[in-house]
Amino acid sequence: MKHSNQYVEANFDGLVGPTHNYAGLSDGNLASKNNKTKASNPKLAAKEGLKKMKTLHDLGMTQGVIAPLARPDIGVLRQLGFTGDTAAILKQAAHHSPALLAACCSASSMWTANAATVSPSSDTADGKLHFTPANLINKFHRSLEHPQTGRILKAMFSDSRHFIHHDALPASHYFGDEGAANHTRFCREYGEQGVEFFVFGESAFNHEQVKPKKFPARQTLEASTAIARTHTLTDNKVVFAQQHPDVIDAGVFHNDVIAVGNRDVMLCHEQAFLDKERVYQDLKAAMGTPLNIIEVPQSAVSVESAVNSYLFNSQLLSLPNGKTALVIPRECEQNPQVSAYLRTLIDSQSGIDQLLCLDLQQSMQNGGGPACLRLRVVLSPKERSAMNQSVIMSDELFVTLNHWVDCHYRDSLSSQDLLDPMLLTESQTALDELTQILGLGSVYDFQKEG
Ligand code: SUG
Repeated sequence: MKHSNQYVEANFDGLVGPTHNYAGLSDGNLASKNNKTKASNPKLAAKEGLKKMKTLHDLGMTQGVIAPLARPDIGVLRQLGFTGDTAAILKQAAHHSPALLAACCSASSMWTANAATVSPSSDTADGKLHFTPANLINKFHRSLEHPQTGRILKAMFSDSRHFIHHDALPASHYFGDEGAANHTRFCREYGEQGVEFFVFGESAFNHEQVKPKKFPARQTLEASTAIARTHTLTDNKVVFAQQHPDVIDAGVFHNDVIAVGNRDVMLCHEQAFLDKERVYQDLKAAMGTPLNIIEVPQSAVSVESAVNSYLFNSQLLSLPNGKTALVIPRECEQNPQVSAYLRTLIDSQSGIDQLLCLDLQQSMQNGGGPACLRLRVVLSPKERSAMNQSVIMSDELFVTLNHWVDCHYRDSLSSQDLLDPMLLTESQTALDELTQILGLGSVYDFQKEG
């Protein structure tokens, strides 16, 4: 017999890597563009992230850590024809194209909502938990992530009796996949079969369909339907919806910038979806039990305010005490429209009981809020004990990782610093030590990648 109420939703946050920087690499992501060339603070970024993880752990949530990727990616620079020792490769790449060097140095894997799409065993026909690393084909710097991400996920969830790891989808625009940032799951209890909700920006094979005009649609319908098939989901428990192209053009590059869901609650902007009435109806029909859709009108919060504050990139959490919390970034408090809306939301008792505000400025300046930084994995008690226990946040791990950051991270990084071969050495030393701390084995191939 399944004990559906003993399943937990664990959040796995990306640990910010030592090369965190602002390079303006993401067309369509306004924060990334606006902060290009600003000096970053990798140490502060990593500490903000760790504090977020510790806050959730202290609330009694199951919280895990996903290791950063090895950067700069020297292996890719070699593949692109740069030769010689590391210093020579970095110098040639910088001379040829600073943007290319920055792409190979990006710490973008910190946004683990883009690491993979995850379907819990309660939704799949084979009763296993499925992972598909996202190919992130729309942005060069992100397209480099999935081979290492896949290895790290396998090192965290290695027991093949419970966990299935798929390859990323074909590396083509037709199958552009951005992972869990465009995927939400609704259910009554985590262990019951849920409704998996896939949101796409365009259909690659259907040229008649409306598309955004200014910025790219990163996720295709074709990618989403492929994942629903390989994850062995039940047809009437899957809903596909098109993101409104106008909001993509307004800077909503992933659906998690305009909507968030958890269990039987969805908080979304009224302009999130193209055919919203049909989408709401489909979701309710697939659920079969009540779904609480909290729709935020444009008159209360404009799309512009939503993009600036990242209101919808909050985490919606079912706390162990039975309350529902919304984990918001500090920027929501600083936006008058959004803070006024949040006061009425809590007062109206519409299904969200409390707010929790976090400082994540280093990540936010690259367009990554609380929800971007985490990958949700619903786990049964057996799956929870079968996974790698060393990646689960605890009071001890928090202290260890803060100390590790203090030892290895710089507190300032500019585009010029990316040329420094010492940065590569520092990163490799840090990640080598991290694999011991997190019990990951040899997930990094420094020979090839760095
Ligand atoms: O893919 N930013 C990331 C932000 C990802 C946010 N994730 C979610 N919404 N789930 C991106 O655009 C910026 C890197 C730079 O410009 O240096 C960047 O990759």
